[in-house]
Amino acid sequence: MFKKTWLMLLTLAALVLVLAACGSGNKSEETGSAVEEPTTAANEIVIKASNWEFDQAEYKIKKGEATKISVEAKSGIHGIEIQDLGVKIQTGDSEVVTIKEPGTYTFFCNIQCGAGHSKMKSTIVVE
Ligand SMILES: [Cu+2]
Repeated sequence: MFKKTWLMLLTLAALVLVLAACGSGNKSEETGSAVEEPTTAANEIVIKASNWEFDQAEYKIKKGEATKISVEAKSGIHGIEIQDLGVKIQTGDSEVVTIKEPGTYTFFCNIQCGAGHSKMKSTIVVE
């Protein structure tokens, strides 16, 4: 009787160890870069760039929600860089970001596109 109980306890202990190992394995996969990179997102904004402006003065994003940011060029070649987030997206490209901190994030064109390059800036408003 005593021996059987002991065996069961040992088996249980082994099981707990295995489960704990699996659990920590999953966790390490979740940690990583601050910007999440799923391929789909419920929200999307399209930033249209031309020589030498972005089509809106501000683009709105909901905080904590995955949002796909696409950059299209109507003329010239441009890109955006959101320095506070470490995000860079070139024309024809997109990136899914989840921004947790509400605020106003300024971004600039990060490609030397010509005479009006320095005027190319806009904001992403997270609320
Ligand atoms: Cu530029």
